[in-house]
Amino acid sequence: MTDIRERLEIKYPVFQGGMANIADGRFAAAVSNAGGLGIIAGGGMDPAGLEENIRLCRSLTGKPFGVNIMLMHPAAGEMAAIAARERVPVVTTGAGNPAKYMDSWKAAGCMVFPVVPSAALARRMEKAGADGVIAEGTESGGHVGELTTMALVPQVADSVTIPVIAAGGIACARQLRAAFALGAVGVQVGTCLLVAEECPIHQNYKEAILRAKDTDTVVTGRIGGTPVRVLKNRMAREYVKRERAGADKMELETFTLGGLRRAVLEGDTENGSLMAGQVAGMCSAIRPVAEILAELAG
Ligand code: TUI
Repeated sequence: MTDIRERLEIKYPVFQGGMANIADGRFAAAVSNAGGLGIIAGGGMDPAGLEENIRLCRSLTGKPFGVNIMLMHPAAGEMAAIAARERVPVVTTGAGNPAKYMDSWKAAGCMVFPVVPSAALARRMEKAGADGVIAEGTESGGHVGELTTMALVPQVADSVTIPVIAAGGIACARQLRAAFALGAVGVQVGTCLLVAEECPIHQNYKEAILRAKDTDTVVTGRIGGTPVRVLKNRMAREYVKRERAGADKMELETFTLGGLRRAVLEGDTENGSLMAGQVAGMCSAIRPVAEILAELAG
């Protein structure tokens, strides 16, 4: 079996998830310094901000790190070009098909791991030259696909020969071992890092995660919109109510516009979009990233 730790020169087989609006260069460096693969989230930044954060990350760690390109971002193309120009060690992608950027990243020597919600996209990514895929189940926080991690990971692993990283519903060593049993060679985590000391979200957001129990997340936008898993709050309830009443996509998007920034920066736990996965109920202490990763990796 591929040892992803050797391939990527990381201590633990653990990627940090994209975490738009949250994972800046400083946070990504903290994750890399703690032995995982820190990832700078392009989602929520503009191209200049991404460049600045790549520089910041390089100044804070000598270890490998990555950049996540959120493909629904209006400046995704420009950000893809920056990742290539800066020759970042790893590129991950989310919320779309990155095939058109693949050659530029490979030519720049980047290792590329697209997030895939299906075996079909995993196969397409392998053909396009991806170094591995991140099979992300619907247990994840933020923008999600349909399949669960339990169903998706083995089907992706049976469909490709490149390494598979499992994501969605992973916050402890038992879940990491389960992911390996399903055919993954590494995991990607986000929710359990929201409560890291180094995580730059508002204290109210952290406390909402600490308080959460297993049933406290909900997916908004499943009907004709963009499915996004968040902690239940006033905004999520109102969104689901309007969605069920047949509100159109534009109305719903306007309604949630800026919701993530309201949660991350202002700590508005009632009207913000507190993206979190189903494992939020397992995250019950604020600890340094190094401690979270050491325990996760068992
Ligand atoms: O991208 C994510 N999670 C995210 S992105 C994000 S920022 C955001 N903010 C507001 C609204 C929406 C997003 C927050 N969380 N995870 C990776 C992921 N990728 N999940 C699902 C997918 C995906 C879906 C379809 C990947 C590829 C895909 O391909 C469709 C196609 O074109 O074939």
